[in-house]
Amino acid sequence: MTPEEILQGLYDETLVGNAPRVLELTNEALGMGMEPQNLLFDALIPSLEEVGARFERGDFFVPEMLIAGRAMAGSMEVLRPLLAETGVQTIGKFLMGTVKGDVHDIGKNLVNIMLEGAGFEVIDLGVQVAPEKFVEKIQEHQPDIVGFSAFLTTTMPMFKANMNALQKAGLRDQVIVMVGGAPVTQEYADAVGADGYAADASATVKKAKDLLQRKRALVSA
Ligand code: B12
Repeated sequence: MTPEEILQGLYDETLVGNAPRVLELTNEALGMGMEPQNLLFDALIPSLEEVGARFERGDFFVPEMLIAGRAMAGSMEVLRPLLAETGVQTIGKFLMGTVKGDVHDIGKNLVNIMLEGAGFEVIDLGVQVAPEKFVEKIQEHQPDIVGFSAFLTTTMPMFKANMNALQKAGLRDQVIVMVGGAPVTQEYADAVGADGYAADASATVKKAKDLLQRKRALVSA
């Protein structure tokens, strides 16, 4: 197969949730020397975007979204060590979780992989993370940054609930807060009082490094 055929195959098979075939094509692509980033950005992510568009139009339902998501997740497990391959020293600690009421984790996992690749130590709390749990884990791990992920307009208000919980526990000034997820915008991030927002994984890495640098400069000033 040519690289173009592989990318098209990955796109098509993710769309129909054919996890075994997606895994096969992933391995075949890597065997041919294709870049993991290529597979992600030129096939897997566009395919899930199309899944979302079909769901919105009523052509796809939850089971289709689920199997497409699983097919992509299977490929990501293979890509993870390659994307995160790095010899750099730990530059900071990032605590991440999907907010309460929300089970979407593919975007969050992708962010985690990229953060690890950039040298962050990532502690992933998984999905459906309640505000009390974020508080408890911040106290336990003392991260530099905490990230809240939300993929539903109905769970985005949990950002504010989390911020309130941090405030109440006296943790707000100790930790940088970043928010993200498909429906989140810079305006929404500002409205809930987050320190940073990013639209995708590579922008998250850039923003996280920037916020950390600024905080460290302030502390040492
Ligand atoms: C797969 C999927 C599912 C799977 C999730 C599987 C999983 N393990 O994650 C399942 C089937 C479980 C699911 C369920 C539901 N889903 Co759904 N789902 C999707 C779908 C198709 C893809 C999401 C995805 O993973 N995208 C791929 C990643 C890579 O997305 P991404 O946004 O590019 O991620 C980047 C950024 O968001 C950012 N980022 C992410 N997290 C963070 C965190 C921080 C701190 C930062 C800085 C950045 C950041 O970086 C990421 C990487 O680059 C989307 C469609 C879409 N277009 O998003 C719908 C979508 C999110 N779902 C939707 C809906 C409605 C639902 C359900 C309510 C359906 C139902 N009726 O039951 C349920 C809700 C379940 C729940 N309680 O959470 C809607 C949400 C609408 C809305 N605005 O509220 C969408 C948009 C579909 C649509 N177009 O209508 N879903």
